[in-house]
Amino acid sequence: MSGQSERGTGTPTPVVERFPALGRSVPWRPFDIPVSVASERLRSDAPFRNDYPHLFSLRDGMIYGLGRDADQQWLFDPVKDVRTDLPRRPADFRGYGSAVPLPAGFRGPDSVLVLGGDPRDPHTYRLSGGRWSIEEPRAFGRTQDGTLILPDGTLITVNGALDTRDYGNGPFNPQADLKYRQIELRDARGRWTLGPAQRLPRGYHSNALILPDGRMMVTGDELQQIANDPDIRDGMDGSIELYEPAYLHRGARPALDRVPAGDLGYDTAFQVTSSTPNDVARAVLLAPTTVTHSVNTSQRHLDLRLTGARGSAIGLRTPPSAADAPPGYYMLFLLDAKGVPSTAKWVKLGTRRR
Ligand SMILES: [Cu+2]
Repeated sequence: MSGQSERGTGTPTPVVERFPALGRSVPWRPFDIPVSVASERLRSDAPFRNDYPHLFSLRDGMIYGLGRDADQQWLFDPVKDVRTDLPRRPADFRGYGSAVPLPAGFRGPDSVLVLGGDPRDPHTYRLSGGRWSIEEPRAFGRTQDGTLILPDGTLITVNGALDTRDYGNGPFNPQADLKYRQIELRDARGRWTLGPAQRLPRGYHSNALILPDGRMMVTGDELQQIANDPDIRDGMDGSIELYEPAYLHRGARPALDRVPAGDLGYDTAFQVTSSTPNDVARAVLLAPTTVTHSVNTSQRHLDLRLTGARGSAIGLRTPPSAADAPPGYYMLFLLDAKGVPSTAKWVKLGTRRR
């Protein structure tokens, strides 16, 4: 759902489709080219007035479509194929800004935190149990920001600007208000603190993702390309920044050596091996990122139950259901008691229909 119609930019389409159509298998191997795989138009529509709504699936199996307009907050039931209204968001219209399905322990997320999008509004807003609440503010408002879930379940905000092509000193001016370079961190209790500054300001068309080694990769932006790229005709912004969270500077990391290669079913015991089994206090799944325009629909963080260790073998249990953690690839991290993560290995959740 959402996206521009055939009539071009500024004309969001209300059409909702399922791909592939119900009962067709998902093309998932690199050489599966879905040429003749049918999609299916659903009865429910999604008439967002503005593009890039935040879309999440939460543990109830419902799709949450949180529009940039305060009065376009919708719940989609993909089984009954109906759309219903969620309460109006307390904050007014928002530009491009981040939102995160908050980690909720061993189950999938059941709430969403909406953050950026209004440079005059530093507050964060949480939708939980069908109700909005106002949560701890960040230090200042920003748009074009990215907020990511780290392996330890804390959040990190990176990038940001005053407006779409404005870093705070006028449209198309690459001189940035330096505050927008500062990252911000949300601890396990929901409190925000400012962190170090990134080297370049990055706003519109910037991106960020968590790497399997626990670092954050920060890319893109439009204006700093003009300021920093001597050949502005090449259409490229080649600069990448890597950020090392504090947990990478707290001593040795736990080791994750082997994980199962095949598909893992739900609510199922499995084993991994670690050469540092005594250091393993926690295991988490972190879904890979799918992000554009500050909309990151796929990131998801779940704890896995630890069922015991024998020698180097660590017993774990997969999440209860596909609603908790949709099928697909996840980064599996082992963490020690100080929250220091191992390097992740990829595991695949969900047994394929044959
Ligand atoms: Cu764009």
